[in-house]
Amino acid sequence: MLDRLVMMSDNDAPNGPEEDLLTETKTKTAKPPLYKVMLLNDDYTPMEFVVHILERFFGMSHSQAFELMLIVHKKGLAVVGVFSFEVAETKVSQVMDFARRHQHPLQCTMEKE
Ligand code: TYC
Repeated sequence: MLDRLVMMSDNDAPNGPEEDLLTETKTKTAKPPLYKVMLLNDDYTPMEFVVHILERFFGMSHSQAFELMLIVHKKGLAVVGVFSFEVAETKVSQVMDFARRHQHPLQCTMEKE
C-alpha cells in the first residue's frame, strides 16, 4: 500500500521540511511482532517426554528434538521456535496442557523478540 506521508523529523535530504512535505512517499509494510517460545528445564520431566513434545508440537525430527532437549537440560532453557503472537500462544497452551495432563512440571513460556 502506498501512502503519502509527511516526515517532519526524519529528513534524509539536505532540504528544509518545506520541500519534503510534498515529495516524500513511503511504502508501509507493517511487520508483525515475533515471539520466542521457550522451554525451561526442571529436575522431574523425563527427557523422552520433552523430546516427544518437540517432535509433536514443533515439527522437529527425533535427532533435532533430542539435541534441543539436551541444550535445555544443560543450559536451563532454550528458544524452541519463533512465531506470531497467536501461534506462540497456541504452542505454549498445547505444551502446558499436555505436560499437565501427564503430570509433569514442564514449563513453556513466550517472550517478545
Ligand atoms: N532435566 C530433565 C531430566 O533430567 C530433562 C528435561 C529437559 C526437563 C528439558 C525439562 O525442558 C526440559 N529428566
